[in-house]
Amino acid sequence: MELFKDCSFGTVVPELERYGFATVPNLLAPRAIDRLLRESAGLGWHRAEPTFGTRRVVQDYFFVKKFPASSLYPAVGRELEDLLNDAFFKITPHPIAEPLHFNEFRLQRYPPGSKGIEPHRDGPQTRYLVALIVLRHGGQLCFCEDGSRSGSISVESEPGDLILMRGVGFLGSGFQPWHYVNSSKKVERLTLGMRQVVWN
Ligand SMILES: O=C(O)CCC(=O)C(=O)O
Repeated sequence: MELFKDCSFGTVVPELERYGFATVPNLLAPRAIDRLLRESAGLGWHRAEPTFGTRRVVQDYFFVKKFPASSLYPAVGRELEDLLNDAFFKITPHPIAEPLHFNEFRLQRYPPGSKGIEPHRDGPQTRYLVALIVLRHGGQLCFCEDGSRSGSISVESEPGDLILMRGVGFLGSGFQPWHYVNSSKKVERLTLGMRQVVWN
């Protein structure tokens, strides 16, 4: 099955350089979205801890981190990695020092009315790029300048859109954008987050 539609990644690196995030609308094929949504209903969901990190950031969602061997979720990550690596290695100097290799896949579900996630940065363990695919479009991901939401920009997205955020080492820098999630009162939000995580 074809997972991704033909899309250009041409503006992604300049946007990431300027804003710390970039979007590629309409990347995932509708049949892939349907299959992922159907699969999501049968996965083992866990409730996230109510807070995380030393700043006790409030979060309110359910997640899946372990997928069965036959799952389409890691396959989406592997194919996306290839697309991004091909795009990045055509650019000189390369924005990343080695090919991306996602080793954490996290499906997150924010029921209508959830508290979302307060402003945070992903932390030094997250390398190069975080990739988020939106599967259900409730709520918004917002980027801001600090932990108090100043200078917020919200990213409206539709199912199938890809949102990329900078991790440590992208363009040789440690910059990571502050961001938070506002959930919707009516529509569930479902996102697949893919990360390359290094634990020292
Ligand atoms: O689910 C989203 O839209 C963003 C999730 C997020 O901010 C995170 O996991 O760090």
